[in-house]
Amino acid sequence: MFRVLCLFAAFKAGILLDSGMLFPQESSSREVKELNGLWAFRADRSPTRNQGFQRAWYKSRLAETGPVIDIPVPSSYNDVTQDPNLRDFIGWVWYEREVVVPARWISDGKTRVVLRVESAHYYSIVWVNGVKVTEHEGGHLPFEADIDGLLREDPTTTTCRITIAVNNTLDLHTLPPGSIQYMKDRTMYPEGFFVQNTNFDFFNYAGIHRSVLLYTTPKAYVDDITVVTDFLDSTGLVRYNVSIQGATLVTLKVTLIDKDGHCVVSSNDTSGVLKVVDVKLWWPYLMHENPGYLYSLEVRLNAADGTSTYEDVYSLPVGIRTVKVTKNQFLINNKPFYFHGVNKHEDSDIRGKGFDWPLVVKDFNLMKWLGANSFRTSHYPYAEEILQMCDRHGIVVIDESPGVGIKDIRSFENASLTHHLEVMDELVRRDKNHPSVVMWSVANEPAAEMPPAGFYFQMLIKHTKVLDPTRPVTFITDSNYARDKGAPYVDVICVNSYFSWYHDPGHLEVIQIQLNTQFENWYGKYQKPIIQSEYGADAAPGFHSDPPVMFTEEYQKLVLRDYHSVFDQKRKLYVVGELIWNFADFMTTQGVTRMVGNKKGIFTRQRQPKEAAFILKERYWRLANETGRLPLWTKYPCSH
Ligand code: GCB
Repeated sequence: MFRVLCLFAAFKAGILLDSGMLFPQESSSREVKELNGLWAFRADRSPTRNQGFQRAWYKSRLAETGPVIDIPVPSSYNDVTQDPNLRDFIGWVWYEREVVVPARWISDGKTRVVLRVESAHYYSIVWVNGVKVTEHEGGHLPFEADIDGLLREDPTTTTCRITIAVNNTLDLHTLPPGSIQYMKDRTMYPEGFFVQNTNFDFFNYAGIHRSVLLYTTPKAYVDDITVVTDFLDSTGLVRYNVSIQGATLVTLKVTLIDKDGHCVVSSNDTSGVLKVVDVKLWWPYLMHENPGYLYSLEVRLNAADGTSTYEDVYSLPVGIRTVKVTKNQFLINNKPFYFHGVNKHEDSDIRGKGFDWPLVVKDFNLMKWLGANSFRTSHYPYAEEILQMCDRHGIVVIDESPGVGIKDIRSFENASLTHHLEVMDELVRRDKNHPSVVMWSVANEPAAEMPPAGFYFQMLIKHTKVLDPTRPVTFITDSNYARDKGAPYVDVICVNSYFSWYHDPGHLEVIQIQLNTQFENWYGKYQKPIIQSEYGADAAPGFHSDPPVMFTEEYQKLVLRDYHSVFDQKRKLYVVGELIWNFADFMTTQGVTRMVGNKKGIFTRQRQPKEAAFILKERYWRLANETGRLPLWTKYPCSH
């Protein structure tokens, strides 16, 4: 108990942002109106990409400024038209939608109306009726603005015009970083030619990628909830803190409700510890017969000011579990947990990185079919709806920041570090309560050998641990242990390696020896548990060759087989997980090493299995049978 109290004190002190970012939900006191569908859209094709600001496109209807097209939200804009210039567009694009706001939201002065964007890549500015309401840097996390004051300026009208300008340009201090290169040689390039350079291996899809919505709360409302869980024997401990905005005089009731709707325990304090007798712990998929058990923490607030009374109700799903790391184990609820999972991307045909429920559900069904118990949100935070699915299904998550491709020494400067720390604030604020999230990953394969990298990662990891001392922190490294400056600070070593692919291409016979050396070096130096956070090989679906050659399905299978044989030796010692690169084929920048994208998926981009998927399925179910306690139906996975 003392441990939970201490952890929580630090957790609370760590959150530097001054407001919460609770997922919008309907309740007896809250309404949600999704603004998804078709928006008017115009790319600013002027040479400076600045015409929209010079001519103040936000001041009138976008269609009055020039030609507009329909673009769906949520979706990347890149792949939905036939225009090659829009596919590769760099700079500002403008979205606009007129919205009818329920009249009572405006007339009822006790109601707060919030405009929220779940994610827009990369930099966004938002106007309502021509008035700027917010701007936000970063392509993968939500931002919002209170707009009821603005709506009430003209209470006679219930329509409002929302304009969102989004810029996908990446520079040395954005996350991920990039740079714009102008080609000035007129014998080689046309006037105004420039390219966006990046050091990451996925297409820089752009636009409004997740939902845009309006939601209401009363003027006095539950702004944030933080829970930290623990257990002692059969008693669960839920340490909680509720923060409130808009009122000082409140009464509060906090009730923990089980899955059957029974009230388990309640309290009237804004913070405290709830004791749960005969607790049902949150367990990962395939580790327990009843994975993903969630309670619901209902927070009911009553407040009053001089003239009005307010009631607000918010229900937070709560999974009670612990995460700990020893020198050679990763423990969930004090039991060794072995990650047998995948790396993913938010990526699909046509939609690009646009959120899409059918895709999300298909991916979960494929992961469960595969016997995967975990994934890593390579290389940026995923939609919160995906984490909610993980909570419910018991799929364990390594939650990664967009710190990918940090390769230029200037991207280690203070401006970058400051922004990276802010992104971690936003990430932890959004995802801190998800039981499925068991570890933070602050970056992927940075140039860790560069002199400033040590300081940069020390700061980043320390900061993340202050934000959340309850979860381990890592960054993802490549296989060169000798030059790594950040590894001393991480809790778990996460290593990516591509033996017989980028090194010694075509030589399957080197895999086992090189992988063994990799593990021995890392463990010998740091004595920390190790996850193989990426390995794999490209396979063009339908390409076959025996004896196997690179890019065939046979070669991909054999790479997996050789990696697995070393994993099987080391997982008895200190290797605590293996995550295949990648779950599915995905789109990349065009280049000579990529044939219509990265083909290391074990599923195609359309989510059909390659032969490697069956190898992995057989292995993951075997691992689950060895290490977990499977529900009855899962003993016969083939029938599902
Ligand atoms: C990596 C990167 C990942 C790439 C992968 C590859 O190390 O982390 O983003 O897609 O290798 O296939 O090259």
